[in-house]
Parts: sequence; C-alpha cells; structure tokens
Amino acid sequence: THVEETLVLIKPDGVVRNLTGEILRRIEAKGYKLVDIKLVEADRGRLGTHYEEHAGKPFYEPLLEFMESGPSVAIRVAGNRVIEGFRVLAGTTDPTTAAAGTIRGDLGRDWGLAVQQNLVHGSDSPESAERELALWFD
Ligand code: DAT
Ligand code: MG
Repeated sequence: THVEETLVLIKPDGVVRNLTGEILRRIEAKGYKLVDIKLVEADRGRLGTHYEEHAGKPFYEPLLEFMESGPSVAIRVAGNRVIEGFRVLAGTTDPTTAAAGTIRGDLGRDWGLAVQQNLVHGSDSPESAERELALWFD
C-alpha cells in the first residue's frame, strides 16, 4: 500500500446545495480517512495561489469569483493512492460528461452552468497535494 494525503475541497456549489454530507459519505465509503476538515471562506489571495496554474486563462476570473461566492469545505484526506483515487471518485472536470457513479457525474448539474460549478476539487499530483495542503491547512 502507498498511503498519501490529498486536499479535497467541496466547492461553494456543493455546500449551497447541501451536498456536503453526500460527498463526505462517498469519500468515507471508499475507505479514505478524514484527517482534518473545516468550513472556509477563502480570500482572493489564497484562491489565486491555489489556482495559479490557470492564471491568464479565460475561465480564471469567473473561477475565482465563483470560489469567492460562498464557503467551501476543506478536507485533508488520507488513503491508499488517494490523490489519483479521489480524482477517479470525483469524475472528469466537466460534469456534463463525467461518468455515472462519480461525484460530478451523479450530482453535477448540466443546466447551462459554467464548468467551474463541478462540486469538488482534488489535488492532481503529490507536488500539488503538498502545496495545497500547506495553503489550506497550517
Ligand atoms: P480539475 O478541477 O478537474 O482539476 P482543472 O484543474 O483543469 O480541473 O481546472 C480547475 C477548475 O477550473 C475546474 O474544476 C473548473 C474550471 N475549469 C477548467 N476548465 C474550464 C473551462 N474550459 N471552462 C470553464 N471552467 C473551467
Ligand atoms: Mg486541477
């Protein structure tokens, strides 16, 4: 086994739609452990750093505005190969075409909403996980 930690965010759309419990249920059902968890109203500084790889892209500003629109739940999650595994659980970025059985595929809404409203974030590599966990947790 290869135990890792990853940063999961339940984004403002997930919180406002009362899906926090359902998303946590899926993470725990998979066998992952919740190591730390908190509700956060992230400021622009933190969000800009979090999404710095996307700075300058057309969706960057709308993405930050959306992430500032309400609280997110930040979770430190531990588990065997959890970095890749959580992203499989989350499904692909666009909920429109995310596979059934995934968080985005089952719960994401395709009512002409922007792609950024895709319920969750998960770190995409060990380097990202280390950087993002340091950014969101002390
Ligand atoms: P992911 O969240 O699956 O890692 P990403 O890192 O490529 O995806 O992008 C970060 C977020 O930005 C993503 O969750 C939603 C938004 N986003 C990505 N591509 C987009 C696009 N083409 N149009 C609008 N929003 C987009
Ligand atoms: Mg990403």
